[in-house]
Amino acid sequence: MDDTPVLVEKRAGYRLVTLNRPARLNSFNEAMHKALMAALQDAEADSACRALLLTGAGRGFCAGQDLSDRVAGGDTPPDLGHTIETYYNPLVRKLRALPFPVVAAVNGVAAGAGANIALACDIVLAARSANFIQAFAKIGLVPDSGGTWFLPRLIGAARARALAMLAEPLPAEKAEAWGLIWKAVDDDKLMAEAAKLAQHFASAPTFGIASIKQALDASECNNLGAQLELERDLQRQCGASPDYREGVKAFMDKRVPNFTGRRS
Ligand code: T3D
Repeated sequence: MDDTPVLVEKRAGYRLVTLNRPARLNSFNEAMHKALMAALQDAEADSACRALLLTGAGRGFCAGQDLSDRVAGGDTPPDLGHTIETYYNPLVRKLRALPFPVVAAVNGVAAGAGANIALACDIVLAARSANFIQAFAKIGLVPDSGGTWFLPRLIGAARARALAMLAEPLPAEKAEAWGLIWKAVDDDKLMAEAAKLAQHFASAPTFGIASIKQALDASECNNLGAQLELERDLQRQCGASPDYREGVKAFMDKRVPNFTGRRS
């Protein structure tokens, strides 16, 4: 099962990355962490890759940490801070910093860190049958992988607190209604819809989209003045890109633009 904990398929302009430990609902062990980070780094190094689609094999998206690696074996408790620092935090930072959009296709249950890894992606689609579970409270932990940051910002303090403290499953349709995710779609249409989005991004003005990621993330801590200045700087860079020139020209020519995704 662990021979290939992450599958990578190179598609035209984007990569499909599949968490592949289905017997454990794609929960994370070290091998899967390392393989996922390698897949993200490899995609980032490929200038032809302009989007990434992340999903899970089998009936689950990801059930967070593989708890079979955490069964108490002695008097010394595991240092969970070490795993967070070594694996989960770099993963969330990497997803947010990738210079192209990441689409999550949540094909089934997303629990614990698995739910929050999905929320760290840029656009989240979920199968109608999927659930999001902040499972941490059930085992005496705190939501990690950015959960305590994403939840209140996406759905407000009251809902964030209840989800985190009660660890109840949140069905995909409710997650959409609450603004936690972009869209719930019929199970049998999930991968086609997600692929359509990734294909769209594969021919989008990638540098501009990466700048949008940067601006929205910065807005979480900037005041309006600082954000206006950041927008000015990003717009200056985007305005010097070939895709901006092409976008304007295509508009004037009344034709579909042919974006390269390049910064310069
Ligand atoms: O430790 C650190 O480094 C700190 C970081 C922590 C990050 C975290 O993510 S902590 C939270 C860890 N995750 C959980 O607590 C979720 C545990 N799983 C569940 O609560 C349930 O499995 C689900 C609600 C996700 C799904 O329930 P259900 O009924 O659909 O499936 P199931 O029967 O429970 O699971 C199917 C199989 O997957 C089962 O194995 P079996 O009995 O068929 O051999 C189950 O044990 C396995 N599985 C599911 N989740 C995990 C897991 N095995 C190991 N670790 C898991 N997280």
